[in-house]
Amino acid sequence: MHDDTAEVRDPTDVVDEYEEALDSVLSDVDAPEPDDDGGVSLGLPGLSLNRRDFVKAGVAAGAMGAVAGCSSLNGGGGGQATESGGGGVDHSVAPGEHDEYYGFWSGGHSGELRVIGIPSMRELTRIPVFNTDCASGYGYTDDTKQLLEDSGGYSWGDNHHPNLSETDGDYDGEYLYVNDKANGRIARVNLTYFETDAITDVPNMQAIHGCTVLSPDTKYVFGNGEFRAPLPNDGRDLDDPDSYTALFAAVDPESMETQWQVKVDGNLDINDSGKEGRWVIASAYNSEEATSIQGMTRDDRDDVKAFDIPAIEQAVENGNYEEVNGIPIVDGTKESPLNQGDRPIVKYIPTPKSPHCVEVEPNGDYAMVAGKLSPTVTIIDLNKLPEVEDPADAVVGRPRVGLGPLHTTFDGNGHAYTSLFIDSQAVKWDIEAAVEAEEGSEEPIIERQDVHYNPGHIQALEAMTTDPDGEWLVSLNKLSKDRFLPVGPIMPDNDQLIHIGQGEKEMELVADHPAYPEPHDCVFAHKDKIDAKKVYDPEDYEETYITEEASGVERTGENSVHVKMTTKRSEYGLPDFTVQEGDEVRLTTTNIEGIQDIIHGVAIPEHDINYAVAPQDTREVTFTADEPGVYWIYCTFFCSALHLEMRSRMLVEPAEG
Ligand code: CUK
Ligand code: CUA
Repeated sequence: MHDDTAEVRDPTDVVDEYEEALDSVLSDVDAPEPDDDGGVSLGLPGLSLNRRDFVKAGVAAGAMGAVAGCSSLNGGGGGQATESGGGGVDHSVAPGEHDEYYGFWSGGHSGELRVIGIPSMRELTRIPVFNTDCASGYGYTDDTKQLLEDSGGYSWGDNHHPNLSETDGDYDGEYLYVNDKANGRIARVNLTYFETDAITDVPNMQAIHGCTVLSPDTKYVFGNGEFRAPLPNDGRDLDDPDSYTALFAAVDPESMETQWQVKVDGNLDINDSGKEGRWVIASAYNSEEATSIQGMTRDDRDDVKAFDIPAIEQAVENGNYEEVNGIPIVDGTKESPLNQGDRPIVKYIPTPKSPHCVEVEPNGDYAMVAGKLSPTVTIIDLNKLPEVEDPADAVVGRPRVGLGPLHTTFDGNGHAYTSLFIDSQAVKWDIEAAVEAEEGSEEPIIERQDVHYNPGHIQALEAMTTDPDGEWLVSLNKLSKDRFLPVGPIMPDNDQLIHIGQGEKEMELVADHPAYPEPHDCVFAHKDKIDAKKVYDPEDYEETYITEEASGVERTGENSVHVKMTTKRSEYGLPDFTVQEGDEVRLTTTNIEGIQDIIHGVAIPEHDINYAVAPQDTREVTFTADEPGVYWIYCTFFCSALHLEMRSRMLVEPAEG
């Protein structure tokens, strides 16, 4: 495998190269307004020279693994960095006690969701979404196999942004919606059973990155097209990037069907909804419409898009669209006639620089756009947005928060907390002070907390509602480096629990929590808002409930049988059953137990089958018995003292002749 002729590069050179590249694209606070010809030039180099030198040092140290707290890099200005090590506040939950909050973590390219209790950070369960899971049987039972098949048949997905369904701006505990960045899909998880119950493969889109529901009543689930591609992507315009398109999609939360899409200039990164059902704000990093990293980072501003949802609905109603693959596509590009009148459907707001995320604060007044390659957060006033003729005039603040701002969260008491990827910090700032302050001011900064290391999303309790709970914040750090025992070259991420109180206190780092790669985001709901059932209600599924009396084998065709059997402690409804070689076997299983947590499994060796049947649940698998012989069926959940004895036999008779 090892190629002796390959040149092994000096790691220091690689770091230097990265450092230089980063240095050349980082922008200053006051990225100048675009020239008349649309170009921009970088101004004010002096303002940030020192800062950049600090960055260089930081990047080099980080990349070489010589990690240190980053407080030494905080050259001056606004807010003392806090070094805390979990001394004071206790986040433990006593044995037998419950957590106060559910945390729903996206699992990134694991494709799953993880449910984690807050404040203990204990993992409660995992919900397979775009992946398969042999413990639950997701992707093995007929209905879940079909679900994955119908949504494209992919074996994985890249799960980024979980959103809880809302009624009146608060979580109603019904559903969770999450995107698959890799294959342009949106899935719905039913929070009664904590199960994925729908996945839609959104037409015309390759990658869906941002995903949000329309507040306050979940009228739509929106997906942001991050990668520009030919429309339709059928072999045309292969190497003609100018004709590629990025789309914004609206999906119905009930039917999960795509209702309409909007074509935009540039691309779309992440999005969030205002609180009044009118605006959805989307960030973007490639207004250059380039295909290389140099091209994508060329300009100092990118257009954040503000989608006026009722105006778009009106355009659709008026028939102002083209249809591609059955979906109405409304033209929201700058030159579109729909953007010329007094009610444009999309407003373009130039924002420095390749901004990463948008989060709307709890009152719904301001959208915070984290600058990523600009050390600022741009504050867009959503109340001004309808009035201003030049959308740039809706920008009412731009505090300088630090290097690599990616995401922002809220405590509900006037404070914002922004993650700084490059500085490895959570920075707390005062929202009103930032609106009052001059552009680029560090005055609104209240405090800085070092995190370990390189945070992406940052979330405080119920921060996406109109009434956040404060108290705890989680920083989802991409790198853990030396924070845990080394486990080979691929280290876990590090989700850090930070106590914030109601915003009146200093932030305090309380716990490190290793996470298998790679969670991006999470969302928290108070436990009283989720009503998880403890046993299945047979009314909720379509399969026929099997009783002990009904257990048996029924021949349904020359080469097909229907096997029905129950499970209970500690036996299957059939001690054995016989089928013919080559039979298609449909096996329906009902767990007739009515007690919480008594689960039985059905594993069939050498047939690639295992699934769980929860109390009062019925599950079905269909497979071919293609090899004659005896196959022991056994229970895979340790259900009783007689669990090992809980077995059945499938006897496959050789075909005749
Ligand atoms: S993205 Cu991953 S750190 Cu997909 Cu929300 Cu920002
Ligand atoms: Cu049933 Cu083990």
